[in-house]
Amino acid sequence: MTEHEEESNHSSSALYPLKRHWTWWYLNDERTKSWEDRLKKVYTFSTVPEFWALYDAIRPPSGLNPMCDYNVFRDDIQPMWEVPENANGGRWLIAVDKSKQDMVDAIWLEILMALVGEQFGKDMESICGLVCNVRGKGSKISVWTKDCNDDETNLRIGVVLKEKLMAASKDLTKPLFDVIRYEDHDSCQKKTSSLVKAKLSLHSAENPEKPVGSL
Ligand code: MGP
Repeated sequence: MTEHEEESNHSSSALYPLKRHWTWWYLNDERTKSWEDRLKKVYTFSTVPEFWALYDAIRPPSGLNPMCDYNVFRDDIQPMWEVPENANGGRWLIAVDKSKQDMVDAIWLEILMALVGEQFGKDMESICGLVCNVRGKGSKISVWTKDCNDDETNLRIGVVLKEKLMAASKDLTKPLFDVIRYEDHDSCQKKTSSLVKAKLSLHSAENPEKPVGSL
């Protein structure tokens, strides 16, 4: 690259900075290794062109093998339960039924754009990152937040997520999700069955059957 090209490349990226740096991580499917050893940093991006270049260069979740994960987390937060920012946290979970696996890429991109585009206002400070677990039994997409007991903030974040997913569903015959549930990481780590009791839940339908405490 010539000096001029390098300069113009640099200045076009600098024109579209993101408010914060984000790191994309990949968890591979090498099941003989520990979970920590399977987790690899892919790239840290901080501008709009960098984000799209990365997004275009790597496979969407539907192109990954089952048991792989993608994580996009704020640059200073590692995508694991153990770090202080996640230790008391939880997640808004979108569980995608295995018959609807083709929706995973659309949900992933919609939420990813909302995150790097700062669509959660002041509640961005409470968001740690976004995870996609690619699973044969049904994939999961989740937004991790810092404080599982801050119902007010978590609910506002959930409402924005619901709005984004409803807007992205408007030309589809069915919404991209039925329900999103908030669960704390502690319960996820201790769970004995695949279901964890949700602290909050939001439904896509107008008149769903609602469990107590849900909206
Ligand atoms: P998972 O990937 O969240 O769920 O955790 P999966 O694979 O869909 O399985 P299910 O239990 O929800 O049905 C799977 C396993 O990965 C956990 O039991 C841990 O062994 C490991 N693991 C997942 N996370 C997010 C962490 C983490 O943050 N830290 C550590 N140390 N291990 C983790």
